[in-house]
Amino acid sequence: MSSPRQIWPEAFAARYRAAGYWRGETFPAMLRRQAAERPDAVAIVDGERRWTYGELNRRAEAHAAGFLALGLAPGARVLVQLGNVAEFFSVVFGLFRAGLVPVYALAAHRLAEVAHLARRSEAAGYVACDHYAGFDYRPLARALRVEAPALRHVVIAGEGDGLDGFLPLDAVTGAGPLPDDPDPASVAFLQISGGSTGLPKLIPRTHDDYIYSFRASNEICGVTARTVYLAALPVAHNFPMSSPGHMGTLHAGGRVVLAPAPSPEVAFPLIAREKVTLTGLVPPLALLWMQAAATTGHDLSSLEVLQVGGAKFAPEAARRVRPTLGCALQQVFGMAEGLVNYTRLDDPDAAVIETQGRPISPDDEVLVVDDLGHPVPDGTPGHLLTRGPYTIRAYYDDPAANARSFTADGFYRTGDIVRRLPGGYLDVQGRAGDHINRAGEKISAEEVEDHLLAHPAIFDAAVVAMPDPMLGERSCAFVIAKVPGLKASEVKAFMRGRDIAPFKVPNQVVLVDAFATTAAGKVSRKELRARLRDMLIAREKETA
Ligand code: OOB
Repeated sequence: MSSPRQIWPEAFAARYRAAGYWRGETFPAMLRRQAAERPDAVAIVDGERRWTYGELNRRAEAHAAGFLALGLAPGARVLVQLGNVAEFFSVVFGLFRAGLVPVYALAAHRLAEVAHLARRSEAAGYVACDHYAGFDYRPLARALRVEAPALRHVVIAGEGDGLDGFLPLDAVTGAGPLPDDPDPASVAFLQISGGSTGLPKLIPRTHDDYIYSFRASNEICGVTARTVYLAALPVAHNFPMSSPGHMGTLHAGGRVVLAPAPSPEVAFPLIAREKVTLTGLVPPLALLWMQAAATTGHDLSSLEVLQVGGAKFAPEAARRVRPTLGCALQQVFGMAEGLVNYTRLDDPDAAVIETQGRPISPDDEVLVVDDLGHPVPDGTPGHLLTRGPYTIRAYYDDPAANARSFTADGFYRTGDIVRRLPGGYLDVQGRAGDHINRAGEKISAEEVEDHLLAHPAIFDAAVVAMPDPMLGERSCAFVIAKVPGLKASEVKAFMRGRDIAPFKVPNQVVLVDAFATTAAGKVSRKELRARLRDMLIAREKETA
């Protein structure tokens, strides 16, 4: 398989260049510029480690030479599964510098997801921490080598175990000559979709389009060299990466502080110590922070803006941000495929509290259409379609998904149901597809059902999203057993043993005798899931 590509029709590409969105800047050039302009300014804070721009650039260049010395060819994919650690930055900037393509796995992923990503991307390398957040990645790395035969190099940050031929990250360095910077129109990395059908899809993002998205975000969010950004959410996720996130902050010459966990206990002392000015959270964490702020002894007064996104933030909660945390709220509605919307810092309260913002770019095209694809009037809910200077035109090597997810004229079908309000502000109403948005973590119903059906005593399964006051949505699995006596607790234990990201284990398992079908005996999975959800909601209301 050849190097990943992402192609916009020439007329669009020319327009995006002429408008000054795509400027021919690359990730290596961006870091080199900061390293030249402010070599001694701190770029990354990870616990007691503080890396300056000069040091980050030196480490990235040494890794670039080290990766090339392994014999990896330009365009080769390297799966990166590092948590919120400084090495994430030296590794990905090293890969960019070498013309290699990082594939971003989440630290929460387990063998099932990582093996899928490695196989789909034909990754030649895998980089992980020895331990992160209480999980040992070395057994996973060992199993991955069996599951993904194209994988040639396993690199571990920290302690290898001496037995497996893992390369310590510290040894992946070199001083050899480096190639020219990559082409700015080439794919810089593969991001993963939170999509609704099956396993995650790979999203090829170019230097040009991605750098535009966070450079323009910096303007909207007021990010400058004095910004101190706390990466509380996982650094591999698109929101803390580019909206404007750590990449926007590095582009502006600011400082990125890494939180090993997003809880108030971990984050508040960091805010106080590092004088954090900006951070981003998913709604359930924002609720926790607001609650904890009431009694905290930590000084949070440096915090200027709290961004909330990834899932819908209820207006009642949005209203409480300033009174409890003493900072402004910015809502962020985005997707790894591209389009990002922000409420603006000078918007009236009503827009900030009740909407999910408006697009970054004047050239973001937004369509809201009915089931037949006809535009609906403003204020009426419909399917959100979009295309623009940083929204992909295709997933990587996935013709079936591309046929489903893009219109003939290149609009991405987001799967979101929104209302467009005056001024182009969007109000997210829900999803058309079958996924569960649990605290911003996207879970495909189909993917979880597949795992359930692997249980020898399960005849059929349907997974639905249930409203949840804390998580926004929780996942509920309806299960028909082949034999009587199967217990919900056994099903959960089975799922925990499936080597899947822990957030995909259903929160609730309900055993049923049959799924209700129509008189004709047929019902679509989508309809079935909706019926099951309604049934459970009705039952919960009765017993409440
Ligand atoms: C972000 O990216 P993904 O790719 O994990 O998930 C995208 C989906 C959207 O299609 C939408 O369904 C949901 O997450 N979403 C929201 C939301 N922000 C994202 N739903 C309601 N309100 C919001 N504010 O989640 C993401 C990427 C960049 C910036 C922010 C979030």
